[in-house]
Amino acid sequence: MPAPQTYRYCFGPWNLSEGQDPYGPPVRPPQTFGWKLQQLKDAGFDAMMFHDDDVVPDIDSKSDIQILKEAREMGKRLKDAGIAAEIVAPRLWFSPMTIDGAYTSNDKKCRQYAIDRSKRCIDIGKAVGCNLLVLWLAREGSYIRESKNARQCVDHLVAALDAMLAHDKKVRIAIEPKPNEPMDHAYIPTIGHALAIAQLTDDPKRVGCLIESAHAILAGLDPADEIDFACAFNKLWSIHLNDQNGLKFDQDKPFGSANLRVAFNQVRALERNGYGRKGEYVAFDVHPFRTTKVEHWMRHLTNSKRTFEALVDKARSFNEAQAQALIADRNYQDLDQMVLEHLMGVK
Ligand code: XUL
Ligand code: MN
Repeated sequence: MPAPQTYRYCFGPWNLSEGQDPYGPPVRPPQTFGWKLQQLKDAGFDAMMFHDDDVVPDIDSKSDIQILKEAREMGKRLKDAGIAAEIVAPRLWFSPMTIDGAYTSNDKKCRQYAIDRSKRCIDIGKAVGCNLLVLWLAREGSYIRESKNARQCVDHLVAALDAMLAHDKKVRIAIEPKPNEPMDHAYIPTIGHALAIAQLTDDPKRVGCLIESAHAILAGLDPADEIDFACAFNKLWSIHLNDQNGLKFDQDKPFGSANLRVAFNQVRALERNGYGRKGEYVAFDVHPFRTTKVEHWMRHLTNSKRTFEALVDKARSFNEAQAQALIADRNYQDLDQMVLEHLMGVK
């Protein structure tokens, strides 16, 4: 038996959000990147995840030389702070060039913009010391099915992935599937889709995935099963733990907040697959409630980490022998109760 793994943690600057939603403005004042970095460090997290424009703001208005200069400055800042960059992700859903999709836009010029921006994002990653590119394919899907040729969109996605893989022979791409929001239907809604499209690229070994708990739940799937599936292919390269109360908008609740048992099973899946042993991080893609006061601004993150660590203890103290005996007897009735009592701390 290998020694139990230790976990390393991260979050992104966007996780210290200001509370705006489609119905109301921000309710907390904007903070500087320096403040966020200090919060991350003080709370004992190990790494930061980035969108390209978290590293270089107003990226589209800057030259390649300026972008690299600013990215290197960020790399130095992180190094001085003793904090790693876990991933970079191109923010492809803001620009006027991606209104009708990025890699799958019907307009060739827009598809090229998305590819060029992704290449810049890869260069930014290199400058801040990470070669893991995350692609949340926000606008790759349809509102109106007849507006796009989904078969052709698969080819566009593969062409874009191939262009990224060719741009940098060291880059690895983790696709973060989500079934809906902002689109009605996304082209890559599940881990199965992400791993299948990886096989169509020029270098499938360098295309894997990132699972977000809430996204799996929105697809009607169990995130723990998604973890086991991805790990069976050695393709789980990052994870966004959070929670989601049913089929609604993407809630990004604290980990375990809606369904502790589903969270427990995700931790068990990470444990049995040795997640983290190859340097993978546990990221919390959680947002504060809109009601959160400024002085409680980090709580959704520190609470998610506390819950995660408590569930690691629960996973390790789960009585496997007793569970196996119940399984052998096909007594799932008592297995069910055993899990509940373990989580409730009933002795
Ligand atoms: C969107 C989402 C993103 C990605 C990074 O639902 O989860 O924050 O994780 O682009
Ligand atoms: Mn995410």
